[in-house]
Order: sequence, then structure tokens, then C-alpha cells
Amino acid sequence: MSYKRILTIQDISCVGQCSLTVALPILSAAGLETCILPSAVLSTHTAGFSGFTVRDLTEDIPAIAAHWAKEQIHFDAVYTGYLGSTEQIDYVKDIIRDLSAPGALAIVDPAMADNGKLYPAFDSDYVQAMKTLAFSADIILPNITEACFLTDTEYREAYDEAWIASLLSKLRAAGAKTVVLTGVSYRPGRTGVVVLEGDRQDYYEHRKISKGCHGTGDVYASAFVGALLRGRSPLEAAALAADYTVSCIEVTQDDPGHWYGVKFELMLPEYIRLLGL
Ligand code: PXL
Repeated sequence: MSYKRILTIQDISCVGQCSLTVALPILSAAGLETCILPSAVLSTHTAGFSGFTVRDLTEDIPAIAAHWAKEQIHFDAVYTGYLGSTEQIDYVKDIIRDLSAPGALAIVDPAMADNGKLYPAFDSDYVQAMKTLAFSADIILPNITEACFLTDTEYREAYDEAWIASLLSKLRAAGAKTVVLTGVSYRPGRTGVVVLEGDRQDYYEHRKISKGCHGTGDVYASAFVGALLRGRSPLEAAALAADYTVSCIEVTQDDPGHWYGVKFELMLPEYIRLLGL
């Protein structure tokens, strides 16, 4: 297996076990050369802490990208998460266009919303810009809320397989290629992920441990990307990432003081084992 170089673009939440502080160790554990482009620096993530600081790094991005281009640095995949601004999304599209190696994958986690609501930093302009990035990517990993925002669909807490199928077909009609739709739960105590690839739709169901664990979307997406770049199919990577994320929640759930993220570090040996490394 060749040694692959990936670029991940998302924020640094200095405290909070999400975005780059999760993606960098997980992708490194998968044996990938992991280059980072911080979209913003926050003192903490925005889901549950108050008074956090934010420094948007949008204006640094063109010079960083120009330097990489001059050095002829290219990436085998670009994986984006929480971005700093609407304007930044255009720069990200330029980076994908200019710095991708032949055959590189663009993987977009449209990290902007959960539980029916946009995260505090985002508005409808951001959603519009995210549509252009998501629908030009090879693979997207929305949760149900994000899929609703991307397709102008009213969010629902209760749904059935037909509603999920129509959400997926709206994503497809809008241009999505492979879709990994997370947090799809059809019965109590169980949740799962739907993988849409071409005309094929699969569902990987697993235990649902607790509601509303922060940072699990980023743990999941990073573990998925790591497995995919290590040669797993999208469905295999989706299942492996689900198993890893469940074990991260399991080791965290009995610690009420640890409400802001999951103890994913403790389960990195398990992730490496699942990858067969
Ligand atoms: O986990 C997604 C995420 C990433 N980065 C920041 C966030 C969040 C979720 O709230 O606030 C800054």
C-alpha cells in the first residue's frame, strides 16, 4: 500500500476534542501523512461552552496555498470539516482544484448543523456556499440535519425509510456522488449510517449508546476517511468508523465531567487493530 498524503481543512478548537485535534491523530494513526490547514482557531468548540474566542484564518489561506503550489505539493485526498467563513469555501474549492494529485478524492463533511439547528457561527449564506462545495465533492458525510439544510428540506425528528430515501434522492439530484448519511435511527436503542454509492444503498446499523455526544461527527468522519484511504470501500469504511466511534462513546459515557467530547485517544489502538495495521 503506498504512503498517502492527505490534507484536512477544519478549525482548531484548542479544547474540546473535535475538528483538527481529532482528525490529525486519527488520520496519523491510519498511517497517512496528514497535512493540516486550520480554518480558524477557537479557544473551545461552540457547542456548550460560552464566551469562546474565534480567530478566522480565511485571509491566510491564499498565501499558504500559493506556497504549496510553488513547492509543487499535491494531496491524494482533501477532507474538509468545520470551516471559518463563507468566503473560505471558495478558497477551499480552489485548493481542491489546484493541489489535488491525479485521482485524488475530495471528501466533505458539511459540519455546520445538528439536531435541526445550524451551529451558532453559521447562516443561510454559509449553507448556500456549502452546497457548492458539497455537491462538487466525491464523498459527503452529512448528518440528517445537514442533509436537510443542503436540500432545503424541513427537518424531522421522526422519519421512516421512505423519508430517508427521498432525502438521499434530493441529495443525488443536487449533484452529490457518494453519500454517507450519519445518525439514521429507525428503532429505539439502534442507530446507523446509510451509504449511497451510485444506485446502491446500504444501511449499517449499530447500537445507539447515548444522545448528543459532542465531537462524534468529527471522530466518525476522520475514522471513515482514514479507513477509505487505507483501501476500504465506502461501506466498509463507514462500518469500521461506526464501530470505532461506538467504542469511543462507550469509554466516555460514564464520566459526566467529560461532556464536551469523547475519549477517542483511548481507543486508537482499537482503530489501528480494526484497520489491520
Ligand atoms: O464538531 C463540529 C465542530 C467543529 N468545530 C467547532 C464546532 C463544532 C461543533 O459545534 O463548534 C468550532
